[in-house]
Amino acid sequence: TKDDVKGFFTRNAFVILTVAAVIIGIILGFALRPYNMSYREIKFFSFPGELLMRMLQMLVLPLLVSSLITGIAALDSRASGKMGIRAVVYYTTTTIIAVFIGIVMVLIIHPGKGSKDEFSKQQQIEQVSAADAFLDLIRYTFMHSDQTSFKTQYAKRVVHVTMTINDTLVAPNSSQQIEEMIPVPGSVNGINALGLVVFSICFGLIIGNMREQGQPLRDFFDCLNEAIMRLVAIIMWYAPIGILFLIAGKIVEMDDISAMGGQLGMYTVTVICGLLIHAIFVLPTLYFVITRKNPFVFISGLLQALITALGTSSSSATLPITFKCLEENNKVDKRVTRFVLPVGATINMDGTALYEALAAIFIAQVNDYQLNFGQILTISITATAASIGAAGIPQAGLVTMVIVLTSVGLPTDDITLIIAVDWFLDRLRTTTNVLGDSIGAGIVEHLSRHELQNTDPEVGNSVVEE
Ligand code: DAS
Repeated sequence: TKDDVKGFFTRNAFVILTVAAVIIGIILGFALRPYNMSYREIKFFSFPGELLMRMLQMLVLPLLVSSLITGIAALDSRASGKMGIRAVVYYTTTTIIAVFIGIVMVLIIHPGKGSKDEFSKQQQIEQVSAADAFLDLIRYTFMHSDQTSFKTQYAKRVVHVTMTINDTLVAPNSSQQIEEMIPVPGSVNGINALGLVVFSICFGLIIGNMREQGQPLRDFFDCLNEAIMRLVAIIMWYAPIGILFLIAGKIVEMDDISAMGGQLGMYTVTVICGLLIHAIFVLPTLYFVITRKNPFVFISGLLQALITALGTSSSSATLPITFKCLEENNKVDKRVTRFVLPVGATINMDGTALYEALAAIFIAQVNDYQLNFGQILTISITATAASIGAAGIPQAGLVTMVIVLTSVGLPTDDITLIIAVDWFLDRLRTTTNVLGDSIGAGIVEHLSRHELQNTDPEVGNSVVEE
């Protein structure tokens, strides 16, 4: 009936709007491509998307700190210890599986077949046209990262690229001013999220153990968390508009796809297949085996977070939306989401791990460099480490890949070979990262149901004396 239809639309308003935003964004992007907009025009055009990015990033710092502190303080130390161990076991297992899939895929498909000369020739054209992607990389990673070796290695190329499109660096003033009204804390954008996580865990454990004395602080962080979540609820209404322009802007900006044949095309397909296997098969199966619940119902509740990840290519910017989806659509216990989501967004990156191992072996293949078993093992270990070290910001994985390449003596310069497609693959791996964190929350909640029952959600002290 009419009421049913209306009810369906109001219940699923966010998802419908977000999906519509993606579709309209893609259509608009392709419709505007023939107009060959200048870099400056594209920046103006993507402005509503840039605003969304900043709004979300603005919330990450207070959200991460307040949710972790309240999440941990709400559990007794035994319960949080157990939950922590479960989360870490989940993160490690899924990351190792992801790396394994990446390695198997790249060895089977062997996208790096063919001569490197031809590949680089084709890439030379793309490297210049990929200048925009490069600028993104500089903006998001170099400014905040302390990977100095990477910085110097690329300095020469960066100067070259910057010279060719010099004036493009000068952002339009008015839009910059508006953007700066939305403050983005530098530490969340950079590597130091891990430090914040450690601090918040320690702080949460302490005030959790302070009994009545700690109550004002627990109330304070609880209230802060609640206030931030209310802000998130408002921003969610703007999210579809932002996503529409983020996607359309990127499509207008991207290189000619037809130039992407040969090895690079095969490489892209290999990464996509690997990520799909992990996201559509491995993670849902794991969820089903452990919880006996339908994983796809769970995933459908996450749709908005997944699309936001696709649009922003940042798992930390997506964090506020991930919280909303898990707590409101999937009804995951807040004590679990507050605890495991911030940690997951910082260290658990299945998509990035899969991608780093795969990309390193691809670069070896392009160079006709035979890897022995020991070296592949080294790649899998360093890819895991590199995914933990990567910040949840766009294309961070490309920077930490230096660790993987140097560990087996591969030329780090060859990262430039894959830069042209990285903006796209980054979006897919970020979506996989967010899915991994969310399914992790579902699994940890299921495994911790006993402890959760025994802990008073309000007071945070164990109600069952043991
Ligand atoms: N874009 C990243 C993320 O936010 C990480 C990466 O570059 O792989 O998850």
